[in-house]
Amino acid sequence: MEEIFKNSKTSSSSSSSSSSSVLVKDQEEMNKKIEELIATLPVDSEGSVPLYQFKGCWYPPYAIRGYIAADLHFTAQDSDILLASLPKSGTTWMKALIFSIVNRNKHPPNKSPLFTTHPQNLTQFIELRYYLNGNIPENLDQLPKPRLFATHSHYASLPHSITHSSCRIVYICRNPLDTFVSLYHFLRSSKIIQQDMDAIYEKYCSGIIHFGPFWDNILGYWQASLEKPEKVLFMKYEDLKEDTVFEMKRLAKFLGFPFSVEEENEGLVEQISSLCSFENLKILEVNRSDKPTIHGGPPANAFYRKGEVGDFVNHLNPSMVENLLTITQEKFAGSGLVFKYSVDNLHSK
Ligand code: PAP
Repeated sequence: MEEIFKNSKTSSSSSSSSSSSVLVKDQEEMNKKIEELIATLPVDSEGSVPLYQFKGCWYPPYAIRGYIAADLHFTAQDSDILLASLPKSGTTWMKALIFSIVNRNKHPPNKSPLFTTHPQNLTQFIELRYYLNGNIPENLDQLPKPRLFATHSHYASLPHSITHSSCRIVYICRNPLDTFVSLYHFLRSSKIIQQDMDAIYEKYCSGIIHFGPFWDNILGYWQASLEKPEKVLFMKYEDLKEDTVFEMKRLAKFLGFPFSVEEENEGLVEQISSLCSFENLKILEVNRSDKPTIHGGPPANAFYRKGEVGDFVNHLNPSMVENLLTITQEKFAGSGLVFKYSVDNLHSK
């Protein structure tokens, strides 16, 4: 156990290359270490699936092995781009936008792979895809550069070489009320959790929920974005809704792929914005399908529901709203971070 932690985040090495020299390379050894470590983790068994707490983050069974394996094996490259988010904060949208911005020369918007490929399959999760079930992937070095990855982990629980290399992290955040409502529908519709809304709400508020507590997830990246603005870009779903083009330009600049004046004059930013819009993506055959995006995963269409700001008013009663707002206010007090909760808020910056 001690050895595992020595090999991963608490290692005193500070560069990605030196940390990789102590990484676990062998699948058999990896499996052994994962099972040894899992046996020592705090587990919450109150919900319909157990949750494991590792480095402050609560992982569902389908993510914990992948997360540990990534922690013990993943080596970031300086050119990598990592999209981080809490589930249901705008991950699918950002996957589409980042892919389209970074690859716009190779794939102009009218010939985008998005017409035939789900955004979830264009930028894949480290722990839920490449290292799924603790598997050590073989071909990560051969992925086209910049490599695009996604994660739902907290900043403090990211693999060491991500935080200690020059790779860039984009964090997308959404107000906790809409995030909860979206999560509830997703967990139920994809049959990950069968409990009713009250039970899931209680877990969400307690912090013991998939990749929670939500306040630690958000605050970790928020703090990192303030301390290292060149490394972490903090974005909000509501801002993207309000002014997609402005936010896309900010994103492209941060990623090192700024739009040129010519591109802006040609309307390229607007074209990518339309391509990646909820209205456009939702109706594409590949995204309407009820087939899973990966084997055993949620159906493709579960990633598109309403795509609105403020939908929580249609699902939560006033006391649920007030309670969650109070928790949010307490947890974020002094951070300077504020959320927008309705379309009316959007135009009152
Ligand atoms: P994930 O974290 O599991 O990948 P994620 O994409 O973050 O999911 O969340 C899905 C939410 O984003 C859904 O919100 P809703 O339940 O409130 O409707 C989904 O509708 C919304 N969404 C998906 N694609 C887009 C898009 N292109 N623009 C705006 N919202 C989107």
